[in-house]
Amino acid sequence: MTRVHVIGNIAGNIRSLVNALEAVGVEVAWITTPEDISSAKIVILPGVGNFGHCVRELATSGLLTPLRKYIEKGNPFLGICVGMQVLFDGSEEDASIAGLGILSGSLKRFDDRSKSVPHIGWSTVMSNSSDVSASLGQFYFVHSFKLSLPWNKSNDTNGWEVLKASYYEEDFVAGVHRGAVLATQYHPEKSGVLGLKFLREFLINATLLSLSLAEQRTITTMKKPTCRVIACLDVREDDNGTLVVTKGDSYDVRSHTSDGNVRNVGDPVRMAQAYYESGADEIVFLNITSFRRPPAENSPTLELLEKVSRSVFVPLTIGGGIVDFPLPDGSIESAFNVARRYFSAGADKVSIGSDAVYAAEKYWRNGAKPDGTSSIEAIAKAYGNQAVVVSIDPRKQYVKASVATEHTTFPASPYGPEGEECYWYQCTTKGGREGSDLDVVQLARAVQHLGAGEILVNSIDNDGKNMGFDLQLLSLIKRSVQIPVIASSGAGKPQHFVDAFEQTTVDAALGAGMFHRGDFTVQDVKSSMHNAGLPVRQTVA
Ligand code: 1PR
Repeated sequence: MTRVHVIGNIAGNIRSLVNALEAVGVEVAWITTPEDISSAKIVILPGVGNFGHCVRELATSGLLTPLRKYIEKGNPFLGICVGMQVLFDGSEEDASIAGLGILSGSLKRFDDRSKSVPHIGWSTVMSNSSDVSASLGQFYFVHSFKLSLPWNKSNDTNGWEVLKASYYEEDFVAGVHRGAVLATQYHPEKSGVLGLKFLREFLINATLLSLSLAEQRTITTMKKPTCRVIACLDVREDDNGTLVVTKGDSYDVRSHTSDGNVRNVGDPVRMAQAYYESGADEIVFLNITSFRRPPAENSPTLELLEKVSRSVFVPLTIGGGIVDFPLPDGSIESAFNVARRYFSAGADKVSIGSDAVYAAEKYWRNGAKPDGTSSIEAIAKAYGNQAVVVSIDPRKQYVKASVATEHTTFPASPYGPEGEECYWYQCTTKGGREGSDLDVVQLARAVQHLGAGEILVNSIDNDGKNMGFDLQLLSLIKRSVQIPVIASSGAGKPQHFVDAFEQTTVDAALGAGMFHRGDFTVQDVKSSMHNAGLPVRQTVA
């Protein structure tokens, strides 16, 4: 069995990588000391998070110089994401520290004036090692900093083959390859079946993927990343402590029959697997009852993540219960600890609902200044902004007239329950049980400043209604922030996804009930989007 050595003490969250390596059939060993590098046959440097943090950790553990020598000799190496970035001279992300300098050039942040940053999603990777550029397929990226193309003025790549990708108008280095050294800006471990194939080719067959795979693929290069389609599973513990998928409308998960029982629509592991196989670009789990108690060690939610992450190789997000929680012995279970448990169990991102509202309220009380105490800041610092999603649960709050509130209002049609003529979008906590004085724009701006990497926009009014997303709400939030926005709540047919992507600039859209009921599959949605001319990720068998 092929053995790979992973530098594991640098990146915050490498569970997904280890799962993918095991799935392709390689044995994983760890590098913690300089001596481990000399005995390694293949070294992997994963990197999630911050450039400066990664270089400093390599230096502190004495690995920086041995690793540079190892790579310079042309020994087998795979760097992923920040693990590619540190091979260059430096990065705008942390100008105070130099990279390994194996390749010349310095990374700059994407321009967020015309598009969302970070770049989160699937983009086509191109190789031009032969005369004709060839597509290697669509891979999953998540990054804010990039090495622009053309790479250098002289166009002399010193024997390195450069893989390319585009994020709207910006062309950038998607990977570099020379002999047995390969480094990718994208995450093969989260790029579905194609990503696993890529890892297998490189690590086991020691061939670069590229040309054999490229010949099979005919995807046209798109400057725009694919429109992400996400399947969401709301989960809860039933009376036996088993985790089941549930689904409500307007957040009411009780059945409308005489028994009034909570709806149980299936097993979360089986459903997540089916959605992955049907082409879901990401899977989101929201534990809708974890505000009652946070997930302890060995809780069903953690077991769920452990199981799913072993066989689902697209990004997994988990939400619910990420909040400082008083325990019966008087101690506090911190929100950070809850998130850490989720990551260790296999999550790639965590989603924060109620606690994001509390953090935003504090942020505005402090005069729009982050004070470093929120869970968003703590988690983003340790795991990177891209790992923190904020899930908003807005509800329309009706008022007699727009002058009756300081919030941005919209005309109500039909009028509200008491004949009110307009409404504003109120943020709520605890799954809509409590209202906040904040509106969605105030929340979105605050959490972006605190360090959230993405916003999931639900709607209590549209949830489970199958009448389409609230496009006005989505446009309002898109206009207010630069980070990616995910549309949620109300999808009832594939055309609703088309509408969201055509009529707003959302970066992703999520469905739940229509998939759970079996009305449509993820593939049905993607086919409709493709027919409408929207870019979608094609899944590889
Ligand atoms: O506050 O950090 O503990 O997080 C709790 C999380 O649980 C929040 O993200 C909140 O959105 C979610 N949640 C709480 N209660 C409910 C409920 O339904 N009673 N579910 C709930 C939210 C919204 C989406 C849903 C879409 C799409 N569900 O997840 O899947 O609306 O549905 P559709 O396509 O069928 O319309 P915290």
